[in-house]
Amino acid sequence: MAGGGDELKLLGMWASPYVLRVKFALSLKGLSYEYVEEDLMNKSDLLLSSNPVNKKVPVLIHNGKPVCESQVILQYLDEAFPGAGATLLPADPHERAVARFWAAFNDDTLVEASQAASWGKTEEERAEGEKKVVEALEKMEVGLRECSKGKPFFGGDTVGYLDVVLGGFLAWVRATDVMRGVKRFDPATTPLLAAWAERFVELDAAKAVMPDMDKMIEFGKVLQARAAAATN
Ligand SMILES: N[C@@H](CCC(=O)N[C@@H](CS)C(=O)NCC(=O)O)C(=O)O
Repeated sequence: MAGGGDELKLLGMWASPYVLRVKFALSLKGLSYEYVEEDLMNKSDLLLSSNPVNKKVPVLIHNGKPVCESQVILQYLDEAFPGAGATLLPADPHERAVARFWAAFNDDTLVEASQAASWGKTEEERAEGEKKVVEALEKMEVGLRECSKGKPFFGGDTVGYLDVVLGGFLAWVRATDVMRGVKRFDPATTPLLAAWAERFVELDAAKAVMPDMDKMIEFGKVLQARAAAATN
C-alpha cells in the first residue's frame, strides 16, 4: 500500500497520542497504509502476536514484519522510506541526538505528569501531576528554543521528529485543558510552545489525522470516571 510493492498496516487506537504521532508521520511522508483499530480491552490476535512483549499499540507492520514502540516506528519510517516526503530526524548527528533527547524527555516526563494530572487516584495526586506538567512544559520551551533556533518548528523551517512526537499529544492536551479548566500551552508562561501548538494544528498533516475534540473530551470523561471508580 505504501507504494513500490510495500505493504504497511498500522495497529492503533484512535485516541492514543502514540498512535497519533505515527499517523502524523505517515501523513507527512505521504505513505498509504491500512489502519486497524484495536479494542484494547479485547486485543486482536494480530496485536498479541505482533507485540507479544507489552501488547501495546502502535504497531506498524511492514511487509508482514512488525515494528513496535512509537518512537522506534518514527525512526524506522525515516530509514525504510528515505525518499518519501519529510525526513523527520535531522541529518547532523548532534542535532539528531538533541531531538532524541527531548523526545525521550517528553515521553518520560511530560506524558507521565499529564497522566497523573488527569487520572491520578486522589486530588492531591492530580494537583501534583499538574505541577509537574507545568515544570516539564517550561523545560520543553527551552527544548523548542534550542531545536528551532528561531524557526517555526522543532525541526526548523519544517516539521521534524520532535514536532511529531509532541504533536501526537496535542489533542489530549486540548481535551484535558477543557476538562480540567486549565491552559497548558499558555502564551504567558510558554510563548514559543503556545505559538508552536497553534501552527501545528493548522498543518494539513495534522488536520488529516487530529481526532474530533468533542469525541476526545467524551472519551476523557469516561477514563476519568473509570479512574475515579478504581479509587473507590
Ligand atoms: N511507549 C509506548 C507506549 C504505547 C502505549 O502506552 N500504548 C497504549 C495506548 S495509549 C496501549 O496500547 N495500552 C494498552 C495496554 O497497556 O494494554 C510507545 O511509545 O509506543
